[in-house]
Amino acid sequence: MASGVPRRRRGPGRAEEAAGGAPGPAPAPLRFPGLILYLAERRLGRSRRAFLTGLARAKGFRVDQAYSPEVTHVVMEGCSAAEASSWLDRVLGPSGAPQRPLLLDISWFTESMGRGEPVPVEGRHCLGVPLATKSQVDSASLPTYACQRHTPLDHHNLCFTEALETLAEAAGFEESQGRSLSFRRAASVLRALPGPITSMSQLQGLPHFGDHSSRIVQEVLEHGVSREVERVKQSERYQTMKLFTQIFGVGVKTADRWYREGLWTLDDLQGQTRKLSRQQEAGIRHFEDLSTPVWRHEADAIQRIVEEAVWQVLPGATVTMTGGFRRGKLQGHDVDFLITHPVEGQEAGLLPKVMGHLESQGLVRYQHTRNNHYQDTKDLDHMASRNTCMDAYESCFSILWLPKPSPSFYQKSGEGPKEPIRDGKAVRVDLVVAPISQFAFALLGWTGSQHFERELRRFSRAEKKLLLNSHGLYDPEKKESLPATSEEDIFSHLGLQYITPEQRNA
Ligand code: 8DG
Ligand code: CA
Ligand code: CA
Repeated sequence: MASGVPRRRRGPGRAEEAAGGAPGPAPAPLRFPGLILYLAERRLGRSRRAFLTGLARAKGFRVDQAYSPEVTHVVMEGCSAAEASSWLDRVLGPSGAPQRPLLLDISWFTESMGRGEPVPVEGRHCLGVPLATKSQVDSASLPTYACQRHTPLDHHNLCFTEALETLAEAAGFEESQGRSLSFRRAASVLRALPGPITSMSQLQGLPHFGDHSSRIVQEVLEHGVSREVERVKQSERYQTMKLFTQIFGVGVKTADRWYREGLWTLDDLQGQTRKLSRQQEAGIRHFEDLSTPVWRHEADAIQRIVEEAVWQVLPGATVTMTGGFRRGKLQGHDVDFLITHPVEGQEAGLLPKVMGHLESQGLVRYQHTRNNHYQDTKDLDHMASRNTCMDAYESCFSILWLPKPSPSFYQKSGEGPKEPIRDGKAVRVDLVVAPISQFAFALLGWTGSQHFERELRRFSRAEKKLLLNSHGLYDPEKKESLPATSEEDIFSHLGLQYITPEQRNA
């Protein structure tokens, strides 16, 4: 328990506390739009709940006094998964609700208050595996391809998906792409289920569930964790590969070579600078900043900086945030932007000037800008048939400096740990420039998730005999490309129901 979150306060709760009025520090401006907390009173007690409400609000969290379908995170103390789930069933009533909130242990709240921002939700925070509750899982109706399913950001099977995705990641480290994909597909299916898996019988009929993935789910159901996954997570190999591949500019092949050369820590790497590219050096130099999540409000601030620079160079251009943030994520490992201009051709050669402008403001820590090398539909055919997400747009992979906001932005709560005094933060930013005629394809391709994109391409190829990538959709038989001015057009060409970005978290 963090020192800033006392267990019990002496004396009776004051009237304004009982009413939910925040005692102590004043509320700060909302910093995490999209995250709506509800602190369940049972076990917590009224006055402690009021105290924690005030604390969270002072740190810029939205905390609602009454439960509503808008709530995204329910925090409970001392509850078993079964109690939490039956509480929610009672609150939601007999009809239930299409979107259930995350049920979280108080440890998630405490850690988030300590950090001054919501920490990533992990399996250990989740009250997500009810022991016995009615099944809401109708496996028969779940389609095979992830691009045919709705996959929200918050889902009900985190402890299973975490385990399966760890194994997918570990298989990727061994370059076992087939095995990695099998685990990823199984996890993606569970992300799309309308309720938690509570018994093995619910896996029957689910697509992509082989013996191995089923065994992992069974272990987690029976013991709360999978021994195989725990072993992997504790292995030196997995930990080192995870550390190295987290460095900007380091892929699996490089990480594996370093590991086999006996390099295991960042210090080991720094002693060997001749082995590093300019990009990797920058990645290591800014490792601490780049390995902490980028928050939505920071992404918005970066957008304002990028827009200002873009508009200086090309008035009328638009800057669209893509990637995970467009899918509704509250945090990401980087910020992705797609830039275009309503007049075809005006956008060409924009990025070197934009980066020059940002450099003159001292905001660039690293950049690698690439020209557009896309020629015509022959390229489309060639690229799409290689089934890669790499495209040929003018683009820049960068590390930008986000200066610290003015002091009035963050109100210090006076309680709990203070935020460290820093004058800014290095943030990974991807900039991509697309001509307006290809914008819809670029937008779809850069919104992700990576698995959703992979499945879209697989579906196009296998089911429609069409080749899709971020430049276009190509019919190799007719040797023609299909035009689109919106994402809806592309789904419609493919005969797919339109899936909104928030439902593409496959
Ligand atoms: P995160 O940053 O929040 O961790 O997640 P994300 O935003 O979903 O992941 P990302 O790694 O930033 O990737 C965003 C999307 O961009 C994803 O669908 C994959 C896609 N993407 C790349 N590189 C390339 C590329 O070179 N070409 C194309 N077309 N897409 C790419 O990551
Ligand atoms: Ca991203
Ligand atoms: Ca990116």
